[in-house]
Amino acid sequence: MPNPDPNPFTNTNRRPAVDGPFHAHEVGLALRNSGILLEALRHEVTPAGLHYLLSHFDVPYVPDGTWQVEIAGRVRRPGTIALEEIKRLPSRTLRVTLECAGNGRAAMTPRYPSMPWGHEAVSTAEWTGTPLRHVLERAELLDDAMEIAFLAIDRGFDRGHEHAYGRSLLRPTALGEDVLLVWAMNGAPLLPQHGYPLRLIVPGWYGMASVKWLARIEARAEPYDGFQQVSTYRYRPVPEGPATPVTHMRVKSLLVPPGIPDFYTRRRMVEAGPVAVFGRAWSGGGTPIARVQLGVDGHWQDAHLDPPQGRYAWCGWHALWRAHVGEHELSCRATDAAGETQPLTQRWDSGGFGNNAVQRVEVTAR
Ligand SMILES: Nc1nc2c(c(=O)[nH]1)N[C@H]1C(S)=C(S)[C@@H](COP(=O)(O)O)O[C@H]1N2
Ligand SMILES: [Mo]
Repeated sequence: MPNPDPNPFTNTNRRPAVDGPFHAHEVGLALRNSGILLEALRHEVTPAGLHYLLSHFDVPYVPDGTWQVEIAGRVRRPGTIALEEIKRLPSRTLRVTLECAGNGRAAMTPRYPSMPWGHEAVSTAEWTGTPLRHVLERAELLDDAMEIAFLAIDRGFDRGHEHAYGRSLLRPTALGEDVLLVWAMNGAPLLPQHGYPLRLIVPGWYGMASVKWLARIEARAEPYDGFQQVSTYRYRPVPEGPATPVTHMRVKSLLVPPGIPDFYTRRRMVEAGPVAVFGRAWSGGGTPIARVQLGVDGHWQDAHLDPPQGRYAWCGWHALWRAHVGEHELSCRATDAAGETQPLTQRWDSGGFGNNAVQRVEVTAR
């Protein structure tokens, strides 16, 4: 018998885009990685059990007790720091909206075979932790430390490459006061699926930067070249064409589908007359939301914005729709303080990243 190939996952090519029905593998990923229920957008802070989830490999089993983080690379004082020690550093709680960079991927035609998100890969939680800066300052970064890499314990293969999940940030970003080493979500210890016992939260960025199950922090004189940093999370408008890294979230909004749904199709039914429409809007990099419009059959009206709930949290909005008997299409469109507006049609991306096109909801009024 010839030796079996020790790595059966050797197809290193990007998977070709597909159209039509979802593949069983896409359905399998969707069963593991739940999204927020759109009706739960009513909660300013998403209850932990309703927060969307994205885990590439297996959720690690971490017994309670001794977790420590290794601090390595270009620091004067390498070593390990116990989680209990991290918890004794000054702590902060930040309300942060996280969105998966692949949110909206399923709406792209053709689509990249991966987690087939519709609209639901976004949520907001209150994350408690210590600014990463404190840990980096204790370790004393050397002058040539230009990037900080964050390595987790979850491990697997993607396109033939075996790796532990890892990401990096440039030094000035990592030293920002709002980048947190987090041990609590909504006032309770992290749930296993959200990174127990310790994760990174990088406010304003798409979710991939917020490394869960964080075990090692590495200061580097050269760019980190882990799979999740260089081989994915790149905008690529042309397959195999030039790519730019995915960083901050793009401006976006969602509405809570009004009325009641059909079980199988989720199509909506409302009573004709005044209908209160409610939603959320957010942008990346701490940029506030400046305007939200509700669209009814292509006509736009300004929505009312709730007071902001923190620099990195989504903003609630509401509008009144006078529904006439018949078939309608509702949509919403946000503009941020930098003047960025959601596109009416999606920008295609070969990995399915950064779809911030307006949501469209079909509603029957009776
Ligand atoms: N260790 C590790 N961290 C990770 C991931 C992962 O698979 N492993 N997924 C990332 C991605 S793509 C997203 S969108 C967020 C999702 O965080 P949540 O599952 O807590 O919502 O975690 C990020 N951090
Ligand atoms: Mo993600």
